[in-house]
Amino acid sequence: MKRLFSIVLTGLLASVISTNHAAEDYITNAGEIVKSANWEKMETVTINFDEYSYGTERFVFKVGQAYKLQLKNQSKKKHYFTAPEFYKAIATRKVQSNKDGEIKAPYFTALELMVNGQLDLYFVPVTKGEYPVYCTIGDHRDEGMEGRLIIQ
Ligand SMILES: [Cu+2]
Repeated sequence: MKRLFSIVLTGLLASVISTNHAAEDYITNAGEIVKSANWEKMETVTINFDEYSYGTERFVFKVGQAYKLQLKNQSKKKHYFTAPEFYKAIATRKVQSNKDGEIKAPYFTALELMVNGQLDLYFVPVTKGEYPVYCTIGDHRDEGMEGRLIIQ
């Protein structure tokens, strides 16, 4: 019985290690980067969603700077803030809903904002580049709901 348990455990461990290995495309030492950033000098950036846009087309962030990105949806429809390449290029501390709680996750691909919803993304930019952000609901992207998230 003990031996069987140990075999199962070894299998589990191997699958965890291989899963981690497959996910090497996002910032794996995000925890260290987040810890060493200066959160007392955090900059707050607000993005107000319109009916079919993020208000502005370009958002610029600096490598190493700590940010709170406030996403606010005061339009009449729900919207996504989909940016898989951008989320891979940042060290995420947490995503916070000010009334419901917070999520601490190393990586995700999209955030969904309900009507009158707000989510705050706490992060540190790591990899320089230009990354698209867009809404995946219906024809919203074709209507113009996309932008560029720039890390420099
Ligand atoms: Cu949308």
